Amino acid sequence: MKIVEAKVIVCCPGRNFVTLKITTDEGVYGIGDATLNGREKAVVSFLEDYLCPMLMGRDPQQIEDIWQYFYRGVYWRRGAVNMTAIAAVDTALWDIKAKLANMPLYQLLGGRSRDRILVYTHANGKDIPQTLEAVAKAKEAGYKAIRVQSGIPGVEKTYGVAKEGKNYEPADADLPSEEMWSSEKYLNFLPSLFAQVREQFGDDLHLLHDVHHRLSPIEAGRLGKELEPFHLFWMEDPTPAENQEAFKLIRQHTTTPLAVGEIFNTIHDCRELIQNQLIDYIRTSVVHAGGITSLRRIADLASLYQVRTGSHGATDLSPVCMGAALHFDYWVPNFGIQEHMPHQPIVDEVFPHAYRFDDGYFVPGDSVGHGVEIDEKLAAKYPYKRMCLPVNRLEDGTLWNW
Ligand code: KDG
Ligand code: MG
Repeated sequence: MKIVEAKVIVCCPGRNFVTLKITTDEGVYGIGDATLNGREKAVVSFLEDYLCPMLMGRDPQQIEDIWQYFYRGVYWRRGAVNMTAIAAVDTALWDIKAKLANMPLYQLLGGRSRDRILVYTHANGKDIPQTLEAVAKAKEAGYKAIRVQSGIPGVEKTYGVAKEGKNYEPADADLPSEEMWSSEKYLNFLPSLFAQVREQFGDDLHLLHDVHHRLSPIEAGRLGKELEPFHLFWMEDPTPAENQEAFKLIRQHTTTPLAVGEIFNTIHDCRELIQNQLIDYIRTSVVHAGGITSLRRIADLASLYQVRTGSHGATDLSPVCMGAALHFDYWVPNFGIQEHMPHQPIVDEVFPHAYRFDDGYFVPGDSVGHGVEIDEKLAAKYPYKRMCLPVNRLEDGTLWNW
């Protein structure tokens, strides 16, 4: 069997998505997500100019060899653009292999380890009353785990909070918009938010929060400690994870569980955090961490240290990634939780899928492959539009982590 076509499909049904479709000489095809939010065209070029021509004539069943060929063969290892492109190839090949085996992907991975997949969704508002309303809505929709973000008094625009009446989409402008940040105002405010959420909703809901890389290690230690009475499921990305030693300091100060890894792209980015038990959940995703092939290796390493998975699943990860992730989640023994930020209805139309939500949980469905398709005709109606993530500055104008 041979690969005869590898095609990149770019569309913007409300936000940009990049999809790779690999077709074999026997007519079987597979698709993979290749979306890197705000840098989509870099991955398109990486695929079209380099990886796609190199795939022609190869046996699509040699997933491991193809992964190694692109990972080792590029010489310039790792990196978000490179690993997102490799992930798209890998996901499409697993889709093909499962279709050839006439199985849903989770069966090929080893069968399911659970009946259903716990997901968390997002609730946010411009202030505490609006945020409480959003939590109530998510709870009514059946979610058992909710990520809570709120506007901060004295901070005009912040991460995770939707503009009036709109769904939250961080890539919001042709050129990066600017937000302002104050760690002091945030630290003074956040515990009161979680106190009110617990007071109103009791202890049954799992509550999560994303710090989005904004604090210094000692500030993160303080926040984790002050949030302890509200027993969060996790505190995410409390400080940038380039310096992984920094997490030792956070750990010394708090028992609030930590989740890191949505911007990691290889097992090497996770290794120190996992081996030193500095995190509780690893957030690497199918699309940004090199596909199912490398996500399996990361999960196996994590399992040695009782670190569980909690894959990234914001709306910039396409339904193709979500489908593949849910098959992975169904199988992976050390599963923790899966992020689910619902896509707009038009996105679900462009990407029809077998996975479905059921009362706070997901199941991947029993279609062969990963169960996600792309309607190419509909996708063609929504051409690419440049949309950038914002940047963030402190009150004195210093550029900060977004
Ligand atoms: O593209 C950036 C988003 O995916 C990111 O900001 C979302 O942090 C995020 C999360 O936890 O979902
Ligand atoms: Mg995050």
